[in-house]
Amino acid sequence: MRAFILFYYLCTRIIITNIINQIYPMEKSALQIARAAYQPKLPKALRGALKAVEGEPTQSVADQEEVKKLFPNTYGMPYLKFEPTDGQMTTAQMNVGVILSGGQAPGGHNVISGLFDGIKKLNPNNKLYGFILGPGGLVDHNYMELTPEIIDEYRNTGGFDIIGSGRTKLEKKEQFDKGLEILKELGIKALVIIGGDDSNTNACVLAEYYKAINAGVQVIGCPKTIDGDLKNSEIEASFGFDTATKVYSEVIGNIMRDCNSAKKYWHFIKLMGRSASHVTLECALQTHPNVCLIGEEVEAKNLTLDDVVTSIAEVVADRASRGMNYGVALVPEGLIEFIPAIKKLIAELNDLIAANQAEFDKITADEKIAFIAAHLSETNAAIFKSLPTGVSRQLALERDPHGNVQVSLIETEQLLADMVAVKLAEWKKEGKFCGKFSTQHHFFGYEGRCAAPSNWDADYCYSLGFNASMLMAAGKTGYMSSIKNTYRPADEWIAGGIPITMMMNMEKRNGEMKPVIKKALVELDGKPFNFFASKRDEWAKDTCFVYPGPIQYFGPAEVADQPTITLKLEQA
Ligand code: FBP
Repeated sequence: MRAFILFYYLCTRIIITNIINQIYPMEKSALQIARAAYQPKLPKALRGALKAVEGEPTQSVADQEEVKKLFPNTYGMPYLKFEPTDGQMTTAQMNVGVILSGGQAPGGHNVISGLFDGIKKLNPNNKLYGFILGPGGLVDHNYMELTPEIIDEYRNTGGFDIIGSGRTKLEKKEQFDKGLEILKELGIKALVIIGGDDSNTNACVLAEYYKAINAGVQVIGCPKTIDGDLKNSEIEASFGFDTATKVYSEVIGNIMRDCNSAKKYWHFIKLMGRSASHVTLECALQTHPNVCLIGEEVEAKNLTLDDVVTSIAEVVADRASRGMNYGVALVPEGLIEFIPAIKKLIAELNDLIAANQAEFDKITADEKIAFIAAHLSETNAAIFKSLPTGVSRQLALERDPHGNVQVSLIETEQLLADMVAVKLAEWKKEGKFCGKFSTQHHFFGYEGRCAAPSNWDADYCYSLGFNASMLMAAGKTGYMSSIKNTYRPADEWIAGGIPITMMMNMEKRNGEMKPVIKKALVELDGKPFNFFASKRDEWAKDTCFVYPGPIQYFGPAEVADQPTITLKLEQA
């Protein structure tokens, strides 16, 4: 009941804040004012009338038979590409809904403004409704109309505060039916879900259900997440990754300069990215740290926690032997889940929790820990007991609504620094020279998720939103908005759509096999990782730091309009 009251209170606050902002516009910095006037670039194909050209039919990335069975109405649809044509693009009046879902990512407001401008271009009488605080707003009928005045307040700004975001999982028929009630009431014919892999899985399931019952509501997804793990041949990047990694690289560079000035600390920096190490890899490519761990490599090499600690301690001791008692180490947030032994432990924990959920809901946290320790297999129980209490409690107790371990709450950077200190102390006892080891710890995650979008993200997001409106006009459902060729100038970007089912596979979630979008992990035979691997020994030995400085919104293209190094290496 308290959660319900809080949710309604927060929804009301968002509506009231937007009304107050229209009467008394928010005070703005000079940069905000200049930035509000920025006109994001659109691909050529989206600037005038266009036609949808269908490509080859698609199939899911894996488990084709199971996925096909679960999505009989939306499976196998073809790729879609928009091409310029003569004439005028208009549609009958239609209302559209939009949802921001999951973690914040820079550029979400531009997806919404692009969508708004797109539907207004199709028909000036079209209306856009925003569902408040994520998918929960659809189910609980919390919404607001997004007027031109509201949209103008948020153009080119960071954050998701225009309508807020949430992580409610849409999976039950009752939720879909409840959502349909309000969509019908508001005359909404198409819904855009802006989210990561979990949220676009929601979008896919919803699209399938509405098509199956002939509800007359199209569902379109947009690829969001700073983690960068929602990508494939047709989705070159999830939005927000560009800006967030630039913000983190700026502060990593500042820390490196401090480190290189004082020459007395090892800085351990954890970077967001729950299930993939793309953020850490990109920041390493931008700043050249002395140590950088890539979770996918740790897993592929079957490393233990002790192996990881030893590898860092070796770099520390080697630098110390050459008079450098300082350095910078980058650690991906999801590292712990990549260590094979811990991964197996988490899988058993997930099954154990799912099988005993009813029991678990009634007991205290300490009782849960005791229950888990008593019921795990012998090997996993031993690993569970060997972990520091903070880590084992996190692994055992906290899950988000999609069943993910909340790795942002595990202090991996502190854990590794402490374990390296213990290792160095052991080596010292054996007579090895290890120098002096003083540490500082940092976690960069939330700092970057709501930054004002870089020019690349501002343009990409606006194009994704505008493109979503064209997918609706083309009558599509179950598609994700796709903008390609993005390492080239925006003029040459390619707009289209891909069926979301194409990205699906079957995975175990909360103890059951479910269709979900397959996460794109760092490819160890890919160009970004190979480039990093070819340089890391040099970066470990010497001090090759690069200080990227803050994001530039104005200035020459080589300073203000560059995509990430990952994208350049992957696409160019
Ligand atoms: P999305 O996948 O929803 O974009 O969120 C990713 C993320 O930013 C992770 O990097 C991080 O682990 C997580 O969100 C933190 O979640 P929360 O905002 O709920 O603390």
